[in-house]
Amino acid sequence: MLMILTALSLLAPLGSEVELSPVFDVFVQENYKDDQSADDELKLGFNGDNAARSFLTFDTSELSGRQIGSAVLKLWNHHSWSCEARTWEVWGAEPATSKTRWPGPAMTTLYAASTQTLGYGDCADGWVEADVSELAQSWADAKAKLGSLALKAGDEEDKMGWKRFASSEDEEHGPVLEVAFEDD
Ligand SMILES: [Ca+2]
Repeated sequence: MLMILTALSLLAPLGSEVELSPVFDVFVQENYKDDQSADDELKLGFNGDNAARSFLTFDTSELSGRQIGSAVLKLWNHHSWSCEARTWEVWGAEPATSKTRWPGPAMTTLYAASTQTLGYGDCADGWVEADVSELAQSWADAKAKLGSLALKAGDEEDKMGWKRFASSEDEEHGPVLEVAFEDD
């Protein structure tokens, strides 16, 4: 058995992976005047009165110069306006800080969109995902020490797109970036 496993592992070596947590995250909302970077939530979309966006920064030094096989952003979605699927987007962005307020730093390129919607009634709290492989590759190519992204609703005037997530202050359910490297 051991010999078979050894032979298999030689034929198909497992690619290495890293799991990154944000080094900084914050939401900004039109009616909030104070820093929310220590809050345990991230938010996006329109709540009927105000719009929100969220900004996350990762330490991407482990990605520097690497070939990215896949990168998946996982967020714990504990509230949505309803269970109806609504689009949320992941953009490359300038980094936010504790001084950032609505509408937040510049968003540069739209990299991913997902309609996964959880956290209301029959669609219980859970992890939602977006494929951010191209964004991670851009950080790897830039040999960037830090990489930042923005989360916003596809339609920032549609209250059905309102969503709230756990931030990195939530130790159990904070955002995760799962990166798998291509074997070289
Ligand atoms: Ca935070």
